[in-house]
Amino acid sequence: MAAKLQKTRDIGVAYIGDGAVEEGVVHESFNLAKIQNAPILFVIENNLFASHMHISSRQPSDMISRFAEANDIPFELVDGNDVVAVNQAAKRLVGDIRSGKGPRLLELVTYRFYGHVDWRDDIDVGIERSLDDLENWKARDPIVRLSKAMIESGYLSKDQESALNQRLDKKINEAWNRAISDPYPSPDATLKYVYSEGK
Ligand SMILES: Cc1ncc(C[n+]2csc(CCOP(=O)(O)OP(=O)(O)O)c2C)c(N)n1
Ligand SMILES: [Mg+2]
Repeated sequence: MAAKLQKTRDIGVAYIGDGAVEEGVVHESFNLAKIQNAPILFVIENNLFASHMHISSRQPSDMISRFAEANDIPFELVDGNDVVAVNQAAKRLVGDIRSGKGPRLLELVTYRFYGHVDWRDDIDVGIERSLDDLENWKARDPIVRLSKAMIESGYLSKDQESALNQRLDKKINEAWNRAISDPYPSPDATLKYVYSEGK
């Protein structure tokens, strides 16, 4: 709304999960955005899970874009693990928004590799999640797919790929070691920057 009032070319981009869409405020926002012709892109990361529940236990359909249709918001539904497809769809939608056509929605279908809370895969907590599903989705890892496609089309050589991976591994290891060897903060640091120091 600020961008509209100030007549800038800015747009808003809101990222929402398939679980967050179950909050009423999301539907109010779709309606308001449409009626105000607001320059906003709603990006739905549909990874099929909210906490430990599969979408089939929570919604009558696994397609979130149906809510765009209900609010007359044009949308695209793409394979969220295909980086090039995501980029192309986003470009088209952002182009529409910038030319004043109002809100757009982009649904990215993907999967959550790790658990709701930490690095475990959540296979062991009695939810509707099978190892088969997980392995199938891991075979569609977006980074591996992009890398393969770039090598096949000549944008990247095998040597460049392994040099890049080595550089990234080094960076990650350095960050990890720095974090692990850092002293623990004092307990009162938890209040710092949270509450006003005022009277
Ligand atoms: C208003 C509110 N209700 C419930 C929760 C508890 N909660 C935290 S994450 C989550 C699931 C979110 O699912 P989704 O939007 O699909 O995101 P994902 O975990 O897949 O990234 C829930 C219900 C919360 N944080 N806020
Ligand atoms: Mg989710």
